[in-house]
Amino acid sequence: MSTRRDFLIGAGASLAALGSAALTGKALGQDPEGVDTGFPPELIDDSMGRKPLVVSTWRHGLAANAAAWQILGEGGRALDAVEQGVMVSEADPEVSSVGYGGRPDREGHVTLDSCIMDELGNAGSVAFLQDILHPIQVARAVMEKTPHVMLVGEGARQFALEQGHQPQDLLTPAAREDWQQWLQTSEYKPWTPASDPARDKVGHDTISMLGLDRKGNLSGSCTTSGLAYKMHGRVGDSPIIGAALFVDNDVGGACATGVGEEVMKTVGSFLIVELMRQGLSPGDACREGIARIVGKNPNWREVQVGYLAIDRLGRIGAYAIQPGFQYAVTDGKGTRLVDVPSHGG
Ligand code: SD4
Repeated sequence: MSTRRDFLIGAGASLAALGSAALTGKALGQDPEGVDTGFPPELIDDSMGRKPLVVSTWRHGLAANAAAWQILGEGGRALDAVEQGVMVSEADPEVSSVGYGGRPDREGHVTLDSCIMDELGNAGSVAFLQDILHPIQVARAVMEKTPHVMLVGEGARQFALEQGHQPQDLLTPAAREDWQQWLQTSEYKPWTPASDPARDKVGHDTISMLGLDRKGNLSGSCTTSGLAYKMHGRVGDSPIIGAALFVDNDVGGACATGVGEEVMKTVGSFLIVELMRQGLSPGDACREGIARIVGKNPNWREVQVGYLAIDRLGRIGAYAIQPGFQYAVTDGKGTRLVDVPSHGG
């Protein structure tokens, strides 16, 4: 029996157009929970109706999802879930690419990038923020309490202090030690799987999270200390709406991890959501997002990018340049860590 995915791929462009109309147009069929899906009934299968649901990048997403699920499992709002979820990684000194314990830039400063988006299309973001444990809360405050989308650097820090955050040194002894070792060679290379075979299993990368709540509303978050030993002042994709994160409640959400420069140049998450709007499944949209990077980059073996997406019905997809990317998913059936297919095999 053909699956909905086979149906969409096999039917080509005209069906993609139908998918687009279905995603944004009139209700045609109901999911297993009796909610209007906007899809023709023959396209509806058991993978739909997985509400609530939360997905996040890498192994440390398991703990983050658990915090998010405390909200989603009780019927709470996806926005609260994706904020509370990633705060777990921000506070965990073992997660060396996010918040407290994050690896510093070349000059020893831990600088943070973070953004959040809600089901109404509102967005907030902070970049190059220092000394604040929970940049995601500051990003949310930018979204909800200012007329702006993005604050950076000292202005973002000032705003965080005004919001009641206490300044804190985020450079842990372990991070300082690693940085001092790095200073001995000062050889800067963005992380690749090949360059770091000793990478442990905890997951030392940006956390991006997408949540779908019981009401069918989507939100997303992303937070990071960015690439280790980056230039002072460097900002990656993680606070850029449309690059590391994009959510459209009528369609779905997408988020990113990896070398931010590649994600920014292709406006990756926005691209993936727009491809889903045109009828691609989340997995196919992520694969196309990776293809846009790889197609223009002869050195693609040197970089890692991973994309993760869900559509508004709770279907999940992910794709990466290199093997090794994983995401954590939590729904009514429990929590799993999923290995993601990749361009590199
Ligand atoms: C950045 N995208 O600053 C982040 C880094 C990252 O897994 O995702 N690492 O470019």
